Amino acid sequence: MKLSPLQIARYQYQPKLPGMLRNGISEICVKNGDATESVADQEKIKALFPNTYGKNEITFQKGENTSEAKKQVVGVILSGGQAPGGHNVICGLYDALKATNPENVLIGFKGGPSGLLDNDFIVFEDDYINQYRNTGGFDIIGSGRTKLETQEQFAVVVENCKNHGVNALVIIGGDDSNTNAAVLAEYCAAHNTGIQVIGCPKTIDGDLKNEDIECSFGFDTATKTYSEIIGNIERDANSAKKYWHFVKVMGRSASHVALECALETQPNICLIGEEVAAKKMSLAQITDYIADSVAARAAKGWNFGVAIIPEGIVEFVPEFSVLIAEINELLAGEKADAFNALPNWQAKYDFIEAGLTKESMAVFAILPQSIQQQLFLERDPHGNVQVSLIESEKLFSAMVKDNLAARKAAGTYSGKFSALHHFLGYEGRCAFPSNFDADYCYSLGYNAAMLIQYGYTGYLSKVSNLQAPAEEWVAGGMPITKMMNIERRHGADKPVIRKALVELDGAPFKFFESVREEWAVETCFTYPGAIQYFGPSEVCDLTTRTLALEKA
Ligand code: FBP
Repeated sequence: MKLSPLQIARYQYQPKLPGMLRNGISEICVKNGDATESVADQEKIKALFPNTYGKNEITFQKGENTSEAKKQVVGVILSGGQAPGGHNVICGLYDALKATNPENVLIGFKGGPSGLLDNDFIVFEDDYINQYRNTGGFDIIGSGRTKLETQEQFAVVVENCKNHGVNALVIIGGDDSNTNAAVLAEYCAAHNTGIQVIGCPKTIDGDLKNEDIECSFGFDTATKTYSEIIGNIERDANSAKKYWHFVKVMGRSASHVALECALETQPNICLIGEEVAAKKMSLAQITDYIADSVAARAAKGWNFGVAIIPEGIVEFVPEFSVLIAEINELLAGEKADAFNALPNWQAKYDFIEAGLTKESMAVFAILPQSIQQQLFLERDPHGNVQVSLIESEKLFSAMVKDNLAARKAAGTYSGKFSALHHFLGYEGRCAFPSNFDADYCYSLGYNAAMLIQYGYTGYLSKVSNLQAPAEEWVAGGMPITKMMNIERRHGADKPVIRKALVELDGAPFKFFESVREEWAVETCFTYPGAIQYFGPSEVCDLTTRTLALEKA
């Protein structure tokens, strides 16, 4: 493998641990915190997790290590979408295990949860692991989206683990994967398997956070990567002064990624899905809101601008969700075949018109034809429209164009509108982790090894006080059940970790709300530039604006 100079330099980087984990393994002891309760539905969650519910929160501190000295054989998986820093979680875990006892073994199961089911694995050794230190990606063992949730799957996992002598599993994943980690931990405890399960909070989406988990890893690097690109686009827009750029950013349903990028780059527009839902905004209202900014800037002679659109926006527009539900119904089962057999778009359009309610047809009719067709093309294995694949950046720019044409006809607008489109997602998921993510992830992994060493199960590796320098970070663990509530999923009540959406009364949104009117009409762009890995701490180690505002 040919290495880039940065990769070679990053191999030398020594991630920073929380002060309390820097004393050497023999001087890390446990401080017990309070017993915990789930965030809601306490009785139901307690009944579902009789062996792992209600345990104490814990932190590590300097003191004599009182854990049992025994050989550890630990398995680890990466689960779900890539997020920068995943490799360092594994490196931190490996280093802590080896520092505790050189005989300890770390096994990586390949390709995500399916590796545990298929017994597809690698035993980590120095030479292999050293190639992945401080690098982006999940290619160290790969990842996947197989769900581990049935009793039959758990039985297979336990059997495979037992065959390797694995006494603990670390699951690095998002809210769903950590929910499954909690269920697996309960299963292992109930069946006296002797296997501990520890989770680690991953996702670029930033939607796995709560009063305990300050942020999921990967969010920092991914948003910095997108913000660099958006800043560059803003500077191009401000130089050429002839384009409006519509930039869709990943993040699934939640708009944390969009909001953080907006805080970093101060664009003219940033839509927030959660606000659209709360205000029940229609497509026409959103379009008007963007067109107002375009028109106000055009009046100053500025026919350029930047709008950030979160990936999940259309799900939050009430009339659009109804339209999607009707389309899913319209094409359910065999009706899809009848639709697909129609000879041309006009025939299909007539079929749609006959099947939708008047209200939904009115929404459908104003969509650009490319988006109308996308709604019928991109379907998941269950036949449902895949909302995340809808090119909402093109949807809004096309609707703004029509809106401006109407304003022009009415004599209220005389500018020029030329739009360009971008989708930022995969570009950020495997970037070299920022120093923050490199440090945070290494700490999460190191800390997970300590939780295992002290015999905990059903816990999430927790590192907090993240806005402070790493020296002051607080390492410990929290029962995963503390984050759970009961939600309706696929027609059944399920215990799940509550997904964190953007809070409209939270500091990041409040700040954005207080400045966005000015950003909409003035040119307030800021240019964050590329992630810096070497240099002064205030340039290299700072984390997100979101975290800074939340902790202010
Ligand atoms: P996770 O929730 O698994 O962390 O994945 C996040 C994400 O990057 C979303 O932002 C995006 O919608 C999705 O994954 C894309 O998934 P895929 O990699 O399967 O295309």
